[in-house]
Amino acid sequence: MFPYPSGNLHMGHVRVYTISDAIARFRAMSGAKVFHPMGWDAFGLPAENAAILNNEDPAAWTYSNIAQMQAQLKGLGLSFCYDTFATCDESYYAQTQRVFSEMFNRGLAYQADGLVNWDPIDKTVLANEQVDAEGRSWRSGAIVEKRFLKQWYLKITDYAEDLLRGLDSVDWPNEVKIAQRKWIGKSEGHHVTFPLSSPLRELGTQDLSIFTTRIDTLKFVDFLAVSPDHEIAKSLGISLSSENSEPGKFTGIYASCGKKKIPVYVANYVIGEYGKGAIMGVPKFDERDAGFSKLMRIPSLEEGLIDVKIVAETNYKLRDWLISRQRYWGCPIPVVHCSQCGPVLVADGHLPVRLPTSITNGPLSQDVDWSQVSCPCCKSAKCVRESDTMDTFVDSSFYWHRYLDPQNSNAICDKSLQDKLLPVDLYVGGQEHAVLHLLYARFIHKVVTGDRQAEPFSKLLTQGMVLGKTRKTVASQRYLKPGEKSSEDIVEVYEKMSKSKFNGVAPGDLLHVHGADVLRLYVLFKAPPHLSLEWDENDIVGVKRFISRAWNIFQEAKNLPLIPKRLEDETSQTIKDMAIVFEKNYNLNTGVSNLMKLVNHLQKQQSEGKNCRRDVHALCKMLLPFAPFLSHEGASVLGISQQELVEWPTADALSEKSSASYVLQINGKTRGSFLVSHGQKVEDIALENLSERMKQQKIQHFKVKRIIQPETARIVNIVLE
Ligand code: ANZ
Ligand code: ZN
Repeated sequence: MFPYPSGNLHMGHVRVYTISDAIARFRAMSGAKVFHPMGWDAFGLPAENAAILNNEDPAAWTYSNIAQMQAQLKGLGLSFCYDTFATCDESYYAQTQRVFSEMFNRGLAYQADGLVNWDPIDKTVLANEQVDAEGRSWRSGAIVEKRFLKQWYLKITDYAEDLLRGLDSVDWPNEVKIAQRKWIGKSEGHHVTFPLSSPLRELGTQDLSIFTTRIDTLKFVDFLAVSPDHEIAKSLGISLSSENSEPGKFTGIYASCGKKKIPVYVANYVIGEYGKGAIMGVPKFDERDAGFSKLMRIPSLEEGLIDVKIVAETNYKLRDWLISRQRYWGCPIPVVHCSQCGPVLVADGHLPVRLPTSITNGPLSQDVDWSQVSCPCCKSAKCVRESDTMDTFVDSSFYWHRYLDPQNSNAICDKSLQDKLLPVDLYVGGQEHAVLHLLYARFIHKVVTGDRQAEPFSKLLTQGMVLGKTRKTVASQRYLKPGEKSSEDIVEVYEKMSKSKFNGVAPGDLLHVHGADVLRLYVLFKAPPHLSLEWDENDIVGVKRFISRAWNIFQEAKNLPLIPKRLEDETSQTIKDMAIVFEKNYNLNTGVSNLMKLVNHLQKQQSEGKNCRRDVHALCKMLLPFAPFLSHEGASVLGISQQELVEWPTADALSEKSSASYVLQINGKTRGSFLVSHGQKVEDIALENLSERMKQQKIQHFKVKRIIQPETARIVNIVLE
C-alpha cells in the first residue's frame, strides 16, 4: 500500500516496506520477474492545513515531503521501482477524472440530496466508511454531524453481490473477509405490504411496506413501526423530541388485515436508510419490539393468519459511496453545471480539469474565474464548474493499473499490460483499511477492468502495528515523557506509537544511528509480520551482534580457497526452510532466526579449522533479502559477482547423518521438539516421541485420533481422543 507523504517515514512504513522488500528480493533471486513499485497517495488535508498554518503552497509542501521520504526509503535499501507517480501529478489525476467520467457515463456516478456525515473540524462531508462505530471521523476524530446536502455518490451498491462473491476467490486473511462481509451486510428476507385504514388514504399513501428476516413470526405481529424520517411520519408531521429522548409515538392509524387492526407507531429504533425504513413489531420473538411495546403499552393481538402480499427480498447494509469533498487539495470532479443541460462531463480531450492556483485551501468555488465556464454541451456561457473535489480514496482505488503504464495519457492503462500483469500477486499493508481502501479498491477495479469478477489483489498480507513503550500514571492515566518522574504509581504498557503518548521512535534517527540493516533485521526478527511488534531499543544489540558475527565469518572465509565440497547439512536445510518462509507462511522472523542458527554453526566450524567457504557464500546470498547492505559488502569481500549474488543458492542432498528438528504439539499445544534423521519418517519419530512422553508421565491409555503435519512449518500436531 503506497504511503501518504506526510514528510517523514514512521515505523509502520519501515515495517511494511521491509516485509515487502524482503519477499520481493527473495522472489527475484528465485527466478521470478518481480515488479515492485512505489508511488505516493498525495492528495489530502494535511497539505491544506500546512498551507493555512505556514502559508505554504500545498503542491510544493507535498513534493518536498515526497523527496524527503523517498530518500529515506532508498536509505533503507528498499528495492522499489520509484519511477512512477504521485496522485497529485496532473498526468495522474487526469486518469482519476477519467475513472469518474467512465462511471458517470455508465450511470455509476450520480448526484443526490441526502442526509450526510459532516465533519465540523475538517469542514467537509465524509463517506460512511470514514465514520467509526463511535461516530467519529477517521481523520480528524471529530464527532460527525448530519447535514442535508446535495453530493456526488458512486454506486458501489450495484456491486454488492460481486463484492461478496469475489471474497471467496482471494487468498486474504479471514478477519478482513469477515469485516467486508459484515460491512456489505447481506440479509435475505421478505417485504410485506400492509393495507392502511382510512385516515392515510387522504394523504395519498395506501399501504405500508416493512422488511423482515422472520416471516415465520408474521402471525404474532402486534404493531407496525416506521422511522422518524419515513414519509408517513413526515406527512403526519410527527417527530420525536430528542431532548427528552422520546422513543416513540402512535400515529393514530391502523393497518387493517381481515379482522385484525394493527396500530402504526413512529419508533426511534427503526433506521430510516435500511430495508423499508419500517418494521413489523413482534414482541413475542424480538427483544427490542418487546421493550417498545411494554413502554408504549401496546396491547397484544390475538395470534392469527394475516392476509397480505409477501415478496422475497434481499437487503444490503452497504450504502453508496459519497465522494464529494468541499476541500482544495484533491482531484476536481470533471463536471460543469448548466441550467439547460444539468450536470455535464468535461470532454475527455479537455482533461485534466486543473486545480485553480489562485487559492491554496477551502472549496474551489472561491476562485470565481476558475468557476465560470461555458457548457460543453449547449455552449451556454453562464455555467459553473463543480467545485467539489473527490475523496482521496478514489485516487488510491486504481493506482496499481497506473504502475504498469504511468506515462500513458490516452488510457488509465494499456489493455495488454493489464491482461498480462494483473492481478497483483501480493499486496502488503495494514488491516485498518479492511472496509475503506480494500473495499473501494475492489469496487473500482471491477469497474475499470469491466469485469465484475475481477479482483485486484490475489493475496493480501496484513502487517501488525508497531507499538511503543508507554509509561502512564495509574490514577490519572497521564502519559509521561521519557525520563519524566512522577510521585504516582506508574504502569508500562505497549501502545500504538503517537506523539501525544511520547512513545514514538523516528526511523530517520534510527537509520542515522544504527544503519539500515539493523533496522530491517530488527523489524523482521522481532515478530511475525501479521502480529503487532513491541519496539524495545534494548533488543537492538542482539541484531547488531548477529551482523558482526556474520561479518567476521566473511572475513575468516575470504582467505580460504573456494573448494567444491558438499554444503553442510545445516546450510542445505536453511536453504530449504527459507522456501517455506517466503512461499508458504511469510514468517520472516523465522527466516532471520534460521540465519542466526546457520551463523552459529558456521562460526563453530570455522573455529575448528574447517573450510566452509561455499557455505559462507550461500549465507551471504541468503542475507540479501534481509540485510542487503551487509550482503553486498560480504559479496565484495568474498569476490561474489553482482550477478551471482542475486541468485538464490541451491541446497545439496542431505547426508545420511543429517537431521532436522521438528516441534511436537499435542492437541495443538507445543510440548517440545524432536530430531528426524535423514531417511526416517517424520510421523514415526513423532509417535515414538509421544509414547516416550506418555511413559514418563505414566499415562498408559491414549489413542491417537489424527496426526497433522502442516506444509508451512516443521511442526507435527498429534490429536488425541
Ligand atoms: C420481525 C422480526 C422478528 C425480526 C424477530 C427479527 C426478529 P437484519 O439481519 O439486520 O437485516 N428491521 C428491518 N428493517 C429495520 C430497520 N429499518 N431498522 C431497524 N430494524 C429493522 O435484520 C432484519 C430484522 O431487523 C428484521 O426482521 C426487522 O425485524 C428488523 F423475532 O422482523 B424482524
Ligand atoms: Zn448546456
